[in-house]
Amino acid sequence: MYKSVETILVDIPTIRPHKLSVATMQTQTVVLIKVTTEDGIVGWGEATTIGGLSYGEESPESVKTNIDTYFAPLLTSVKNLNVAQTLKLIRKTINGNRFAKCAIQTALLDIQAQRLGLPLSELLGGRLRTGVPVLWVLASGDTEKDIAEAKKMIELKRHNVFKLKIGSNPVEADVEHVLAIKKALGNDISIRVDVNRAWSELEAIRGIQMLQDGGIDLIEQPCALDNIDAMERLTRKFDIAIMADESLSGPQSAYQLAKRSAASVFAIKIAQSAGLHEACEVANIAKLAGIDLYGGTMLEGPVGTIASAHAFSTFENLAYGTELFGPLLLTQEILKTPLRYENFELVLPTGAGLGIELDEDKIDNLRRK
Ligand code: MUC
Ligand code: MG
Repeated sequence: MYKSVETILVDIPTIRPHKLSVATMQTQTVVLIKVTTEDGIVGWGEATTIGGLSYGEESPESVKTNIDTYFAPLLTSVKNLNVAQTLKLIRKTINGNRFAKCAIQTALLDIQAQRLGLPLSELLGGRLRTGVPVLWVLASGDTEKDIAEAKKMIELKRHNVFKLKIGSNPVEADVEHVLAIKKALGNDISIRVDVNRAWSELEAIRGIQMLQDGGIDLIEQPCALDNIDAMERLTRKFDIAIMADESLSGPQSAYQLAKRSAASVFAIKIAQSAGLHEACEVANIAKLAGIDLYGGTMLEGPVGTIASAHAFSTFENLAYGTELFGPLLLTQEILKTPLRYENFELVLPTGAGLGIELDEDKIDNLRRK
């Protein structure tokens, strides 16, 4: 069955500082999981997060420790269980650890899909599209730099939708920054903002009103992740789309948010959901509740990014597109052939499994010793 499970931390500088309300990133620690079977098949997964412990509850170092100490011995001891049974055993034996669980599940599905000779998306119900739209996040911290960056992206036909990271300045200053970018890019370009839970409910009411009046299309996670009451009131009060991101931590939270009408859009992330199957469950809850979908990222490298794309390609309604641009924020390539971004989309590979080939020599050079 499974012979070894390895967790590799790869620190890669970003192409520019990436400024969120919770952290400013200069490097990204890409957390890779490599699972090798007794008969020599290799599956990959990823458990990357943002800014150590400033975004989520798992850090790169805690993922590595927990996988080495708990997941790896469990996985290598498993005999005669299929993938579904193995994942059930992991859920029963290990609490929490959604990012680690997602990475392990991705690797097991990569192996299973390779055995079957199918792209991973086909194990999740089948892809409905050949690529997914990808927006770009403007987060240099400087209005003029952001405008120049956006114009370059439009010209390159890489991205024509933009999300702005706000919440680290006073509300009025952030709104001024957003509306200056909106004005410079024009009416045809969709602009959304991500507050990353920085606002109180009163600040949110002030900020959202001005952004809605200024033609902004969507507000992501305005308030604290557990303040579902505020999310509900804001969703009911405004016409502009309100998106839950950090508040979504898998199917159970999706059900609670949907029941309360506490978001009009869900930002689905495979790691936050605890796996690809669970991300698809969140999508189904959204579908039943009439909530629109957006494919989110933890700014993963190419493994988590393409795994997400396989899952998102199966969603019937991907009304708000995706933000699967993580690899483009990194200064180093760790695949033998880079992911294909063209015509404002990420193209889905057609090969078996994840459909990518890791450059293991490069990874060996870059890995944290
Ligand atoms: C988030 O909260 O959305 C996604 C894109 C980005 O720039 O940061 C992440 C996290
Ligand atoms: Mg977000």
